[in-house]
Amino acid sequence: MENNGNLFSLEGKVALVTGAAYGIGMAMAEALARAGARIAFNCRKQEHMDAALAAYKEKGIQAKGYICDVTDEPAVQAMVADIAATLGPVDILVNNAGIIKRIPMHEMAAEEFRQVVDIDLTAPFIVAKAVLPGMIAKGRGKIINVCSMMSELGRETVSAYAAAKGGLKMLTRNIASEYGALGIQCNGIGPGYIATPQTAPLREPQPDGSRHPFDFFIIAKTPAGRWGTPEDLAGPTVFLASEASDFVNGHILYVDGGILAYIGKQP
Ligand code: NAP
Ligand code: GCO
Repeated sequence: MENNGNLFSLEGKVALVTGAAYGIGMAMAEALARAGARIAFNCRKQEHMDAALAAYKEKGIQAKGYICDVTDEPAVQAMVADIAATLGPVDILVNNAGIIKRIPMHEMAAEEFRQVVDIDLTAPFIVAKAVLPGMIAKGRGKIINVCSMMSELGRETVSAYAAAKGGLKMLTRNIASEYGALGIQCNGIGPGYIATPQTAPLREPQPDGSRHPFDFFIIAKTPAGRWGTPEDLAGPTVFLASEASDFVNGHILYVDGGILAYIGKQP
């Protein structure tokens, strides 16, 4: 066994976490770094990059940042090549970058639907495609796709997001199916409702100072009785990135405080 018997050690590994300038991605990257991995990450906006590099530095983590839109295949290929040249070939990919648009479906432009699918589903294909040759050459690799409650459930206004995250669940199973024999594991993490900038509009206090109705709704729908934090994803991420999960493939690990098991609080 590598890693002196520590199944969860990521010493010597290189991890790429997409969209890790803040939110869930940053917490995942931090967890991988604490387990020993060297970290590369990307985002689109320079202001986010500057703040992220300062935040990683403050945490004592050396992270290499790239301005790169995950939907831009040549840019992703160049980023992955540069990571290989500077840190080493990517051993662990976390497809985390994602967006949501909350618009009733009958009012949504096809172009808006396409943007969500492009970032949340096509981009994980683009980034996985870029790292797979290096993983195939090594005969091992870990790909973690960040799915959602919407990989299983629908709700008002999130048709594009649910379609993309449902598709991402099946892309996960297909990568596992296609590359499992080559020593590569591809699994999903399905976060529940996590307090990040993406969900901030659902938690904003009302003009009269009371809590947002959606905030009450989520607490009542979550057996844990609270929103998740990005740090709740740390342990599951390290598990799926490490040797501890070498026979776990094509699985979606829901980290949701029990939402998917629960019918909801009785009135
Ligand atoms: P967030 O707070 O909005 O952060 C998104 C990150 O992705 C940012 O770093 C953003 O930086 C980057 N990004 C967005 N589009 C990108 C693109 N095209 N190329 C490169 N980077 C891009 O989101 P989050 O809540 O942390 O969510 C992270 C992931 O978890 C997403 O896939 C989301 O769907 C999923 N998720 C979230 C929750 C939740 O409750 N928060 C639950 C389940 C699943 P730039 O803006 O600078 O690009
Ligand atoms: C929404 C939310 C969600 C979460 C998450 C749930 O509007 O319902 O933004 O979709 O972000 O993906 O797992």
